[in-house]
Amino acid sequence: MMMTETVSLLSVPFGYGAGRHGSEMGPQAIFNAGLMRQLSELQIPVQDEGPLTVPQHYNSTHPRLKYFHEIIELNTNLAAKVSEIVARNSFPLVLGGDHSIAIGTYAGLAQHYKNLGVIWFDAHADLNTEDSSPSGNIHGMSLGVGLGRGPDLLTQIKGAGPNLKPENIVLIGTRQLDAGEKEYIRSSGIKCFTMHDIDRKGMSNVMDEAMSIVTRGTDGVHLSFDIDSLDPLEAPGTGTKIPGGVSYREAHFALELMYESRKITSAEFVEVNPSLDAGNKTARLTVELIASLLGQRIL
Ligand code: B3U
Ligand code: MN
Ligand code: MN
Repeated sequence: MMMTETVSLLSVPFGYGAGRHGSEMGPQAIFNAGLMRQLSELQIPVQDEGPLTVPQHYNSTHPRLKYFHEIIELNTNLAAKVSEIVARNSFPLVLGGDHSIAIGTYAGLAQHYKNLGVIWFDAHADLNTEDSSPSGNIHGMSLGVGLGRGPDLLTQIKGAGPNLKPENIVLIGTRQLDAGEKEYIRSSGIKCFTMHDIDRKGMSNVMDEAMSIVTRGTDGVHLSFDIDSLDPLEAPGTGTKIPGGVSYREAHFALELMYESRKITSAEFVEVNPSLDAGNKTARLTVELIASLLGQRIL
């Protein structure tokens, strides 16, 4: 827990932004893996906000953006809920769901933070547009939407965007980029710590640099944690596995450092897909990672 007293747990059982079925069952799997027990061991006051109501599939058709209208509706509701949690001075902890729900999370946060820092832990950059996306899956575009890349209906979910600024964003764990994303990262100046950078500098130095970027001139720091940032050997239960990821200890260490910094003001954990998991391994890992972010220590 960072600057607020209570953690508000918001489940978002929604998976239309992903290419494969199953991430909508992520929140339930994370609860089944013992989330509430873990949080009570940490003696953290928790408010369970329950699952967000998700839209029905209404056959929305957009030539390039899959489930465009469902994603707009979901994120409009999510933004309102996140904003309300921040207004009560509680720490929003959002459980996905696929990564398209980040659009609603930061739209809600943007009602309170005018200069939000963002740590985007992910194998991917999620910076595609409808033109550069190889898949049409909106979870691969959700960070770009925050930066104003995309149709107004997505970028302006809660008033005129953009909600985020390139200089306030760091990517960590990156190892799969599409051509348009590489170009945009280079031209926008978004700081990207690829797996190569983690190998070279070590997670400790990467996190020092990352925290100094996201706290410079910002009024809050959001952690958006895609479980596919981890190596698939540790986190098999996710839809787009990319080899050569963040190790178990690197991930925990990064989250422990975020806790120590006391700078994180909101977080989301996304892309857990129990239908692809080995038992409930990835959901259990997610519970442990959340505990590290919220102050769990080895000793
Ligand atoms: N960059 C690819 C793949 C991808 C992005 N995010 C995930 N997969 N999880 C795309 O479809 O945009
Ligand atoms: Mn992602
Ligand atoms: Mn990803």
